[in-house]
Amino acid sequence: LPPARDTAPPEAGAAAPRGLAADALAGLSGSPKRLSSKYFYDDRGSRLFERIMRLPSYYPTRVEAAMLRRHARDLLDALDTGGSPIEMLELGSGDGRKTLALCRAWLKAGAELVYRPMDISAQALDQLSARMARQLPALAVHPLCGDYFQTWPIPSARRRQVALFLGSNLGNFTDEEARRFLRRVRAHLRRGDSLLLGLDLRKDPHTVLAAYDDPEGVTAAFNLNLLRRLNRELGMDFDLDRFRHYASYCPLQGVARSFLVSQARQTVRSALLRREFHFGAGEFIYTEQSQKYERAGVEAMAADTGFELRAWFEDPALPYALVACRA
Ligand code: AVI
Repeated sequence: LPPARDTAPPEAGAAAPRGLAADALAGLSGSPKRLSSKYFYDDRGSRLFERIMRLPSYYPTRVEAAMLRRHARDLLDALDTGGSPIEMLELGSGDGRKTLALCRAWLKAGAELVYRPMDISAQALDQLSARMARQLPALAVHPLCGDYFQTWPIPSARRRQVALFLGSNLGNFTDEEARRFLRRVRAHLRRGDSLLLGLDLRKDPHTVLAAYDDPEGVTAAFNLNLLRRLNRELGMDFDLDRFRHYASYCPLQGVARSFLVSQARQTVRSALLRREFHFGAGEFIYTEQSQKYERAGVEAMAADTGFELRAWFEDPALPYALVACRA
């Protein structure tokens, strides 16, 4: 299987991107130990995430895809482009599967549309372009490979830019990182341009927890793959059998968190960092957070980052939101 990223953007929210070696050194030296979820997505991690998105318990992908189909026209209306041509920038497009239905509906509604998928994976963008050419040949697709903010296209006077950030990827940022990210997006848009967000909402804690703790063990493998990556890229000697995936959900804060828990007292070494890291039995590495949102919080965050919330579509069965914001 070729890798297909469909993920949170690397570096997008970080204050000063430092790279894996520096981040691992700082993260494993601190207390509690931490590793950033942005490092999940090497080739193997991207394939595991593809599998997660197909798991029965991982509802966000399914729910969002259905909502994009159902609300495609409503979203177009909410953008209120006054008939101007649209330049759709999808931040972290991956293989673009979820956006196809949206583009198809917008073309059908008569919108003049250029689709600009943005991703760091050239392979994912190639796959996406091939898929779009096959399934929606009428759509103009102009991919942008690299960091979003470095490749952001200069807006043309006649087009409205619409930035898409789907998959509840925003939830992998801390609140501060999310706000910083949204401010950067806002700084690249002009007044009257738009941002469409797909955000997972608070719901029955059992449902959320099950999404991050599947009985098939795919999420566990996805989490543990981070250690495999450190072994390969930093010459470390993590024994993956001596760490265990642990998922939690705090309904008070609306945050799902993932950890890797050391099953014994042990020492792990890195040839590249020339360092040893000690783990007590039960000591953990905090690897990911996935924020689940509430409308009031999203409205406040939008206002605080220079956006106005224009439309909110919510799936009532499994709460998830598509949010149209105006710059
Ligand atoms: C990419 N991101 C929004 C996923 C999430 O739900 O936080 C990543 C993921 N981690 C475990 N399962 C899925």
